[in-house]
Amino acid sequence: LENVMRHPDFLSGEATTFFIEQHQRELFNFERHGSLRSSKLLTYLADMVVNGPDHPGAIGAPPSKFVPSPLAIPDQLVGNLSGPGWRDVLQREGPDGWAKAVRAHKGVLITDTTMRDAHQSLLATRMRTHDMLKAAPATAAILSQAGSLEMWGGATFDVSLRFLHECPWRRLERLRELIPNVPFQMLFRGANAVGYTSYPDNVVRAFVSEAVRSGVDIFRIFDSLNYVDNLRFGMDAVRDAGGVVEATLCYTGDITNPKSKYQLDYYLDLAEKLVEHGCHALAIKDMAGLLKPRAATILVGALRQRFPNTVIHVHTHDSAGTGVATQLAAAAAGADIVDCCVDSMSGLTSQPSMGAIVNALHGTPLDTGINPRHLLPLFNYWESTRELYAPFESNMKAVSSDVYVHEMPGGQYTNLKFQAMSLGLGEEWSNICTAYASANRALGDIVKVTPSSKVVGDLAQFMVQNGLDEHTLVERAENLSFPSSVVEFMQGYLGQPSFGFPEPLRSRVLKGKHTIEGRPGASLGAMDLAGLEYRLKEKYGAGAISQRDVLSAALYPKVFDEYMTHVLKYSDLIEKLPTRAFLTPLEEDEEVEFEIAKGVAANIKYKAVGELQPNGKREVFFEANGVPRVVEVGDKK
Ligand code: BTN
Ligand code: 3PY
Ligand code: ZN
Repeated sequence: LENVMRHPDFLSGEATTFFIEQHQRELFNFERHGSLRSSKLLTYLADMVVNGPDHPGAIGAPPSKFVPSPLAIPDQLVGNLSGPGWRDVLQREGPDGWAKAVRAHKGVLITDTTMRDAHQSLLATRMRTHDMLKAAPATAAILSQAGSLEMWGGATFDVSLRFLHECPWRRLERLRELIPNVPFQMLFRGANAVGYTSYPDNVVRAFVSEAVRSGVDIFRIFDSLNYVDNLRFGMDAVRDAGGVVEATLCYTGDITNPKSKYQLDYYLDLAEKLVEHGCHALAIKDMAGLLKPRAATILVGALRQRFPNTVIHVHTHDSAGTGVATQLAAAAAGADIVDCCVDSMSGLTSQPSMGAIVNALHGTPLDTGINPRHLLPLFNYWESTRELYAPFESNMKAVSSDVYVHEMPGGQYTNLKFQAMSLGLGEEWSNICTAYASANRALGDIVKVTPSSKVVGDLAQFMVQNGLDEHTLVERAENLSFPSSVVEFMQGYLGQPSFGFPEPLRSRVLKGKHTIEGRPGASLGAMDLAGLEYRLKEKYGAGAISQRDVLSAALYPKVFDEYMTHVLKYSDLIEKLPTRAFLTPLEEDEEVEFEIAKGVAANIKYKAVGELQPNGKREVFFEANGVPRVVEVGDKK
């Protein structure tokens, strides 16, 4: 399809949807060129036909062949994008002015997490850019008055490269083009950036600068142990890059229970330190859904009183079913922004429903500014799009107040459940939940969120596999070989837990290994990003590597390498495939239609697969825009 790009009509901007039909012969004459993108795309489809799909974690195929249409901008909103949104305020007034304006605003604002946390929590983070772009222009219109869209960061960066074989930076940039009016928000793991461990300071800083350049406005900066030194570093990086600093209190335990280690004072002290360090907003990040409505009233109320100039933003999960009640309580207690997501991707381990919150507050002094009557098309789009990702649904059918016992974050729940099943521990799921609670106690009752939640999850699985409870674990620790994440946590590689490390377990796990005392990043030498860029360009060609790719490689060297290998083999056109065709082999005579470039349509029909040849390969036959094509792939079965 590079010949499409090079065709004079295409270059002159004359290409239309019918362009390919008019020029099929020349466009699909691949034989003259060795490694064209379209041949690679056909190889991807052929490989799936011959060898089956390669999507770890997928169970079965999407149930229907229905392809949702791109979401149209509702008639009432066409030409009337409801005036400027909060991004205009931010661009005009800067982060400080934005904070003032949000504080002065009478209603409560919403953040829509659909494109980040909702699918991370329900669909193993597998939502593709393709399906987001189809909703983007209408989202800009329907949610024009939203406080922000959380659409980047957290696990999406890793999963996008690792499993979706697409560039996370391009997602950000393309959504930005289509949604210029609503602030974009990312979940940022502070010193851990969007990874699972501390990175050198220069990598984190370069990452944040590039994120700002590519379109992120608001950074929700958290640390998985609420470790202030890590948080301060992340806040500095964001402030210096010009982003909105939303410093985060990760909520764990229960402030309404006097026995909980984590009481109101703990959160107020932490907030004090963050506000002192200079933040535009404070987030309460209730990653597991433990913040009961009464706790929200108390915590938000106390923060509101103590920090009158700081924006308060509340995030929760609906795991136990209290999500909407918690957000309404938070709003009533003075929160400025509350997180929710489209009804059709809400509830369970995801965020509470937007429709419930918007309707509940409609016409009250806390009105969200969103017209509830405009929301339905958005909910319908995501309802049918969610169907495409059925292979990644967990079989959680109802909320479960068990979360108050295990305290597992919503984003981890589905992932850990899948991991357990693939280790043959599926039957043991309820034991794993119990073990998760024991593992947490053994580790000293720590904050559990990526990456500390992975430490607890790994230890829980380890305990189940080895038949250990929290007492035998400590007793036998000297003779056990612990998961590396547990050892690294004990060494101090994630930072310092709020209430210290557990003894004697720590010493017994460490067996004399060294420890680090302060902020882990402070003792990591700078990464040679220029050298990395040089090596990547040498390997993949100067034209193939951008500054963003260097950052992807800095954070995830192996994942980036595999991503590049995939792109070189199958091309980046697979990003354009409709999701069903991306996930499952085409059936005989099944056609797939999509746009390969603006206004350039492609139609690929799978015809047949040939006999196994002596060289171990098979020919696979297609029609590409009506032109017969054949590609050969190795049969690996
Ligand atoms: C999270 O805990 O951050 C949410 C789930 C994301 C899981 C990612 S997918 C790749 C990597 N491998 C794992 O086992 N977990 C992470
Ligand atoms: C992440 O870090 O990905 C999270 O969603 C934590 O809640
Ligand atoms: Zn969350």
